Amino acid sequence: MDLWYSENHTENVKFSLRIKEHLFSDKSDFQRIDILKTYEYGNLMTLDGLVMVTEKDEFVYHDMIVHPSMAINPDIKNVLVIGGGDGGTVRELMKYPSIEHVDMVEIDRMVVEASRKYFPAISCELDNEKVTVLYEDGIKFVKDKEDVYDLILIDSTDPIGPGEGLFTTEFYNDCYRALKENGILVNQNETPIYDNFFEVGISSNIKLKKMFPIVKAYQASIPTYPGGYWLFNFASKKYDPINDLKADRWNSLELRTKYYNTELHKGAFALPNYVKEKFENGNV
Ligand code: AG3
Repeated sequence: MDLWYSENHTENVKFSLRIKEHLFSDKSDFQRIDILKTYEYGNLMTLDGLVMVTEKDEFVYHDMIVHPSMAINPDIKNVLVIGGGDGGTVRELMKYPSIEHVDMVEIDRMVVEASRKYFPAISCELDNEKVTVLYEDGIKFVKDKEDVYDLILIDSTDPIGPGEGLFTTEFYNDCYRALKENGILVNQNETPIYDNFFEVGISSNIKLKKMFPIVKAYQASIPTYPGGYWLFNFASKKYDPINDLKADRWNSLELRTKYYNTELHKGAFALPNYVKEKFENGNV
């Protein structure tokens, strides 16, 4: 039997993977969760039918949501992860002995449980004593926080379903307040390849620019996400992502990373013109 999973990237584009086995399917209070065993990408988790992680290419996303900020400010100690229930972001953060504490606020307990069972190599640091996993709404969680975190990572889904409120000015304002004076915020910022995603990306970038003095987008190539090409926003109260890169200090840590290195760091912030122009002009 020939079993295929497809995600509709637009009305006219589908991305498909051949499936060996459908390992898990359930509906939580928030979304539908599926785990599929694929031939090419290992286990795959989808939320409401959209690719979140695959065993084969998760390293790109998780390296890139974490390491650039850590190389810009190696003194980061207290981190908040919003979403990120698979645990990949926490796994990368735990490579730094200098990090003292991580709060991971994931709305959906079922995502964490599914990841523990089907993605042991991704969820492996969730029980680290430096990590507190809170099953709460990240939007509410940040509302009463002030001057607490050095770094906030928004490891969200697309802005549909539970991810929607994580792309609003109000939420970014709350994050700004929750950050210390040197604070950095990074969010996953969709693909520029297809208009519906790019509009979300541009508007997120513009909203962040209204409060953070330094906002620069950066990129990575992620084959199982729409367009195979993904953006992140780096929003910072003080540090510039290129001028303040501490390459020697980061390299002296001798961390093992499969995607990120400090040469790639500089390239990641060099955007193609069609993206740069939209972000500079700020019109959606
Ligand atoms: N979060 C970003 C997933 C967005 C993918 N969008 C899509 N497939 N339409 C991934 C969570 C990884 N920790």
